[in-house]
This record gives sequence, structure tokens and C-alpha cells, in this order.
Amino acid sequence: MSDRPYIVGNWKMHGTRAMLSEARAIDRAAQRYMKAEVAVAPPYTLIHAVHREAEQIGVGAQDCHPGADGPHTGDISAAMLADAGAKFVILGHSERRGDHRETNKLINEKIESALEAGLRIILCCGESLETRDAGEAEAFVLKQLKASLPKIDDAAERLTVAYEPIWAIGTGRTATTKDIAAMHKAIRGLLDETYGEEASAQVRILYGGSVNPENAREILSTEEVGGALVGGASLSAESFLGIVVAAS
Ligand code: G2H
Repeated sequence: MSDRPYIVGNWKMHGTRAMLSEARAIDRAAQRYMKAEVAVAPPYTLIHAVHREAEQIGVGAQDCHPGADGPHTGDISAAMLADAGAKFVILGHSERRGDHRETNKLINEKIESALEAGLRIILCCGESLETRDAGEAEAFVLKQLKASLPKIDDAAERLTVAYEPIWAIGTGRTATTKDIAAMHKAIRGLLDETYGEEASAQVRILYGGSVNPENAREILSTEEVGGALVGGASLSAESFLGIVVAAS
């Protein structure tokens, strides 16, 4: 695993061409904070334009279709994303699991298709508040991961896992560092079991859920936290760079 913290902005369904100036500002400033690896995942419509702007930062997508080219109106394949300049794709985000009823099996198919297209993966997992309150958070997250982790050779080299408790997404609430450390440790245990310790060590585990410039330093210094997946606070260069600085 790279020792560099990985800070990824997930723009979700935000951004028109006016946002390109933010991407440019992030890219130019990121050159000064080389300790962190910085990337953004804009909506499909901006991937190629951000790719053309970016000299330092990585550019990725927020989803892909599980298949190759075909009669799937409105869908985008992993190969198309790679052609547009994407280097990674976020898969299994709870908003896709909720809004589009994505299952662990479908997410596994998308992962394998994206790996086949040469993309890196950020695989998201996370529990609801009800599940946490029932004391079942760890079992739930590990079940999600077991069912969707790619089993193909060298998958670990191109895999990042993002733990995002659903109740902390866009709510201003964050998990305690104790809870984050415990969940990341459990995830590491599963990665060790699945890929062996040497390959597992290459996988960074990000935290996501209301990360902002004020709480980033504490979260990023928590055990087993290899970076952050940032939503709301990634939409302006100023706040996103505040997180990048906290990681540097
Ligand atoms: C979690 C996160 C980014 P936010 O969804 O993936 O969003 O930082 O707005 O909670």
C-alpha cells in the first residue's frame, strides 16, 4: 500500500462546467501537498474535461454498468470511463445501494468489469443507524464486503475500501475515532483473510461521512485510516484543500 493518505472528492450529482475552475484550483494546489494522493470523482459529464485539466490529481467515476458495450440505454461501461480518462471508479456507495437497489452481487460484477477495463476500485460499505444500534454494524459491513470483494488475481493492488456509516453521510455527524478504528480493524482482518497479509497491506481503507477541514486531522490520524472519501466538503476547492492540508 502507498503510505500516502488518499483523499478523494466524491462530487455526487453536483457540477456543471463552472466547477472546472474548482478542479483546476485543486489540481494546482495539490502539487504543493504531495504527501497526500488526491483525486476527484465528478459526474460522468465532467470526467473528460476534468481529466484534461488535471496534471496532479486522479480522476474517477462514481459508478459503471457491470457489462461491456451493449443495448443498455443510458448506461456507461467501465471501458467508456477509462476512455474518458477515468483511472478509478467508486462502487457500492450507499446512495446507489439505496436509490438503485444495488445488491452485493451486482456490485461484485461491476468491480470485476471495472478491473477488466484497467480501472482502480473504491468499494464502499457501511451500516445504517438501526443496524449500529442493534449492535450488528461489524457483522453487517463484513457481510457486505465478503459478498462483493473481487476474487481475481492482483485485485488487492487496485482496490481501496471506503467505510462510510450511512448515518454519518451528509448529516454533519461523524463516527467516533474509536468506532472508526474498530471497524477499520475488522475490515483489515477480512482483507488479510481474503488476500493474505502481504496483498492486504496494499489496500487502503478510507473513512467517509461528513469529513471536513475541522475534523479531518483527527480522523486521518486514527489507526488504519488510509485517507478520506469526501462528499459535501469536496465541492469547493477551499474546503477540499483544507482536508488535503490536514492529511499532509
Ligand atoms: C459519504 C461522503 C462521500 P459526505 O457519502 O462519499 O459524503 O462527506 O457529504 O458525507
